[in-house]
Amino acid sequence: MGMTLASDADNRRALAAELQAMNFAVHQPEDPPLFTDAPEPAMQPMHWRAADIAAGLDRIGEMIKLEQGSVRRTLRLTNPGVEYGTTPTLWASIQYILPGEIATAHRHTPGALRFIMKGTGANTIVDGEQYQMNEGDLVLTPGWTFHDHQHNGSEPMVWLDVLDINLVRSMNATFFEDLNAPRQAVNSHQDASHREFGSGLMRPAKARHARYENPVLPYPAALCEAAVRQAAELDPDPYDDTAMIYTNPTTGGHAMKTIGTMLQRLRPGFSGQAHRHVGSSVYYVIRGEGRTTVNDELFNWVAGDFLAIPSWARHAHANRSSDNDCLMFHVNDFPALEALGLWHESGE
Ligand code: 1HN
Repeated sequence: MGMTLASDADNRRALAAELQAMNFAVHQPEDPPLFTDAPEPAMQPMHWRAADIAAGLDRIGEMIKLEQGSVRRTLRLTNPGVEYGTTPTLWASIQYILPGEIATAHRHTPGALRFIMKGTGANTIVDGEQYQMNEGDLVLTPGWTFHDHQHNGSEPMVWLDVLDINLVRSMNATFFEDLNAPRQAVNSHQDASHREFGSGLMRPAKARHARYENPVLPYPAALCEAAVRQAAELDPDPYDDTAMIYTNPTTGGHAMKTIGTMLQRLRPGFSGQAHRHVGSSVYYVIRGEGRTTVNDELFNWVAGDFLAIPSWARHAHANRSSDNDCLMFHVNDFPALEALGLWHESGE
């Protein structure tokens, strides 16, 4: 009888236990393929409806009491394919703050942004710079800056918080610190960085408030909507119509190093082509009624809804109205991918 040679698979299985004792491994036949031809995200396309968000906010408003020492009251957007948070890199939460409440001061290495959805009368302090927040404003909280909020208005206020928590967690770079006081002292003129850098076209001859790589903390709604209006009559981009990126005025690059932010307008009757690219996205519909197809799913959305789109999903946006425009705030992790040389896209 001749000897049968053991197969490669048998040899690999035989090695597994022996190598494991020395903390080594070889690839096993039953292991999933090391490289897939293209990304295969576990994250699912998602749609959260404005009515459900309103109901959820009512419930957390009733049940969760913000007192000194308590941190935040937020409704986190979750995904069945993502263990923590909203996308593989980002956490998106909707914060609900009631008149008179203080969200106390702390800082963390994950960077954060706020996009104001509803209400007026709350201010935030970011490393000593105070800003009065209003609907449609984007306010940045760069990583490791102290931040606290106080609501002095008369109605509940609602805003979107997005943080790069999952990205920072994956790199074991999370630090957190409470301040030893509920609020920070205000240590500069209100909106000082905005006054110096917020025009985007001019910069101070001698900058005195450029404390961060991006000196600008607030991106006021009126300024950003005007920028979109100014560009909106030009030929549409076939996929996104008019999409404007919030930038760092000192570099022209993204406002944040890891988190991408855009204000996107779909003109009446716009029906975009499908495309795909790497990166995960969360959209908040500011106004209008539209339709987004993601792979084979169709989402009909209205103002106040949220959508999440996974990496490499084929998607196309359309405006369902022939009279009114749609405006969306779009948050993503594209800057992190670009910085790492991983950007990849394909039109259809
Ligand atoms: C946070 O610090 C805020 O500062 C909001 O308002 C939402 C979600 C997760 C972790 C930290 C805030 C947050 C958060």
